[in-house]
Amino acid sequence: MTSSAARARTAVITGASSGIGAAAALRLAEEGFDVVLGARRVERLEQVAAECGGRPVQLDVTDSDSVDRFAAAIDSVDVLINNAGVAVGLEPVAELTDAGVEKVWQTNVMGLIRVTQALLPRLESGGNGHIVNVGSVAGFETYPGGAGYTASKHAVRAITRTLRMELVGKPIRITEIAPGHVETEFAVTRFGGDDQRAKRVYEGFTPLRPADVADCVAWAVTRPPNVNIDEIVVRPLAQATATLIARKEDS
Ligand code: 8X3
Repeated sequence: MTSSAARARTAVITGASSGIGAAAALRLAEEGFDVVLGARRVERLEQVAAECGGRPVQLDVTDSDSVDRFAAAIDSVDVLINNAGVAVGLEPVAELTDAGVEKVWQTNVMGLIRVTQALLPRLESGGNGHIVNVGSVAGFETYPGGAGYTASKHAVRAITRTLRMELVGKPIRITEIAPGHVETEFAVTRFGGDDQRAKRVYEGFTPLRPADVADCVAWAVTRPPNVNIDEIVVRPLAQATATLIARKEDS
């Protein structure tokens, strides 16, 4: 998959300290990209950066000053992977809290907009830009208790589709990658550190691994410059919808 065209390009990845972001950083480095990794947790970020030979830059996408500092620390960017994302709880709409919804929206929606705005001029001036928004099957589906999160991922999808129209004619490709269940820290965070509850999310079937999603990212960003992959929906084989999963009883 490595091509000489890919070698000189710089990929900037948000939420790169773990999970899909870290896997994408490792994979794109393997593909020959210069990688800039952004996330709040500097120590973790430095570890991943050291593994892939990338550059760690602290980033809190919910803080516009932090996004400005992040953008100022980057010389050029060809590929932006908007990956930073979070879910909070599984409460029904009647019980959602402002704080929970705010956290999800500040990260998944406002954060994506902030980072995109900050880097858009350089994505364009580089002449071969690409924005990859990491959405979710929750951008296509809903499920009880998921509104705070599914609404944010529907928003990611709407922003992606809108950007595709606004950027038509410019040298910036735009892709949404929408995974189903990927075994990461996602569920632990969603359930406030409750490891047991998080473990049950992935029990009885084989979920996607972060590297499976990174594989989709790598494929999308290494197509020829005239080819735009609009969206990739990727799920574990055992998952038909967000809630319909074939779980084996005693695994
Ligand atoms: C994560 C997938 O089904 O938990 O984006 O919303 S789901």
